[in-house]
Amino acid sequence: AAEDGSQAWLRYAPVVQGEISTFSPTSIIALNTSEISPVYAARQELQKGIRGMLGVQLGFNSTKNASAIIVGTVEAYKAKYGDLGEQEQLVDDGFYLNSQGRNVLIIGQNERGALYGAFEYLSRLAQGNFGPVSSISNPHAPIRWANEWNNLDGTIERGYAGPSIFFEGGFVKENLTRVAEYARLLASVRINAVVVNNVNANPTLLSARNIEGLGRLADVMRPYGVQLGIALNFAAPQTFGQLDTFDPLDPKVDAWWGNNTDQIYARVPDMAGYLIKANSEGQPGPLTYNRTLAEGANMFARAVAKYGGVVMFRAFVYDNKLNPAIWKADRANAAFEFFRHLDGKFDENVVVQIKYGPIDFQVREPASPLFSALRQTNTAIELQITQEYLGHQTHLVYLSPLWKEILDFDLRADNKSSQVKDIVSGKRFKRSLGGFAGVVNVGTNTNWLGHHLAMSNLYAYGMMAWDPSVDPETILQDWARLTFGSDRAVLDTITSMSMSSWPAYENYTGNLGIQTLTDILYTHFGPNPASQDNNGWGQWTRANKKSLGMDRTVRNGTGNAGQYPPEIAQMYENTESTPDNLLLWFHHVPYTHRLKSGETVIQHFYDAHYAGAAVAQEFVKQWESLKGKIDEQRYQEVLFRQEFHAGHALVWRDSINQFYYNLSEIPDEAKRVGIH
Ligand code: GCW
Repeated sequence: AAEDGSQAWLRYAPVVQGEISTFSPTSIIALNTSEISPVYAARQELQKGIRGMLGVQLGFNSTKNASAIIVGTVEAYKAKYGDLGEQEQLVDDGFYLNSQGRNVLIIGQNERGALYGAFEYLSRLAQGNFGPVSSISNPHAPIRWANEWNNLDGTIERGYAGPSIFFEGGFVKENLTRVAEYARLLASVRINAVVVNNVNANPTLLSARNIEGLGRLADVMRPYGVQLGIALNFAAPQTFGQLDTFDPLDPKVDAWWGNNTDQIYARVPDMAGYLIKANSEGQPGPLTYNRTLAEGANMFARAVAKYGGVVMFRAFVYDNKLNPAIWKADRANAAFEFFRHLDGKFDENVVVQIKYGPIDFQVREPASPLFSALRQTNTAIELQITQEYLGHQTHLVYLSPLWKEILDFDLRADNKSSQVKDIVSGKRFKRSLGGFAGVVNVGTNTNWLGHHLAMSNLYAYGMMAWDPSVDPETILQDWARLTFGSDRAVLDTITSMSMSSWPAYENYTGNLGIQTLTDILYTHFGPNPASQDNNGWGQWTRANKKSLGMDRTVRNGTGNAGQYPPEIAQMYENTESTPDNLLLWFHHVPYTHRLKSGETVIQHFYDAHYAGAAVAQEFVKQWESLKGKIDEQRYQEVLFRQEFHAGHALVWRDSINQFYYNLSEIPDEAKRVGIH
């Protein structure tokens, strides 16, 4: 088969390792054979996977006394075979896998869970794991969504892998083959819904033709247990409907949304819900009418409530025309300021979707303080798989370690353990809903994200949303075995490259919490430290001849450190207790300020940029060592990316170092930077 990457981690290549001879099933018994059911999809997937991996063709009729794989829901199992015993511990989407007896049992709490169990079983076989297993697996949180910033014209905002698989020319595409394939991939990593259109939403999504198209999208994803979600434009009643207002408290507007929602649900009865970006970056919202963001969110919540729908309401609200002359102005303060006083005012089916850090998907940010401030509100964390500020998938950056740091971070709300992962799961503040949203932006590129190795991020996102306690290296290795096979050298090399990639990227871009230092005005790609300051976007570094960094202290700065619960606020208030990697996020210091390592800030910049860029050079050699060990097509395509990455890391190193040298005029102790 051509190794073009389209199958990603679901290749089902022949398995050469493990106790293959112990594999005994001769048939698959699916407890639901309706073609639109995920249990049916599970059956087909099991048959296909086992044929590919083991060369065994399993039938669908059981023979007495032979071993079978039984897949279905708890309810269906009980109806046919009686008690299962284990099911009490299962929650929605969870599954029970047991291969200890004659039969292999793959039993989901619901249909989707059964499909997840089938993928888990296949993943074990693919990795040569034929040993008996008995395990219960439940999701950490109910919401595990993908967001796709796809425009109706087929372009993708911050998409780096070609045009949309969902839309074209203003409408949903006719041919949705790739959407079905994508849903299959998502289901295999337990993602249960996709918002298909850009949060900067086009109101014409609500046209009759597009509602029909949305129906077709939902139809092709439904067999994989992936629900449809859509992003809405707040002003649609006026700009698309015929109303003279979009005031959320105007009964006409309320009725308009109710009516439109009914029409969508008539075609997509199981739609997951809406995603709303309001009053952000020029998008319309309730603030236009002096209504609160909660009043805006609740309007949609009322419309979808009777269908069990959810409203994901983004906390990414800020003023993008901030005045840089004001020392205390701070974009990082915005989400907390807009949302904190609304705690408790959102309907039960609203989830406030919060970007992991206070600014915008930078290479390093502290966790958003808003997570600790919303106690009577459902929350979700928004992560980015698409590498907007992180190299557009031309750089290898494995992001799971970054996400893990945020998810594990303990915000110490009320001086008690308050890890971000336990807040978004609803556990910490006893909320019924919550979870994860990941901006993916796959495109029509055969390999989905434009770089074969970038797919580890999509895989890891799904697996971490399911279980944030997993070790980033462990999931990476599962992904690598599934994607490239189990050759030890391949595994070790990909592990070493991936695990060192985020630290390397941080080193040759922006260190010490200064932000990524990409061009922030247009592309968000490549070095442009000068673009950060003196504009309204608020991603400032405040770099001058003597000093740099944002003073976010309460004492003398923007007060942002004070948005955190006391223990954390205190830590960030002082340079001595702030970790070096966030020093310039919270403090404005001279270039000569000494870090905990004893190095000065400026010398650290110089050294880190050399060190990070050197690591990226190594990636090329490391990858070259795999020639002949993986198929030629993927070998060459990754090599092409790594060569670009290596070159671009040098561009980064020299531009950033030269920029700060020119500003500070402080020579590099190692005499590499500047003119000598
Ligand atoms: O960082 C910004 C991106 C925008 C994006 C916005 C958001 C979809 O540059 O492209 O808009 O974030 O998250 O809403």
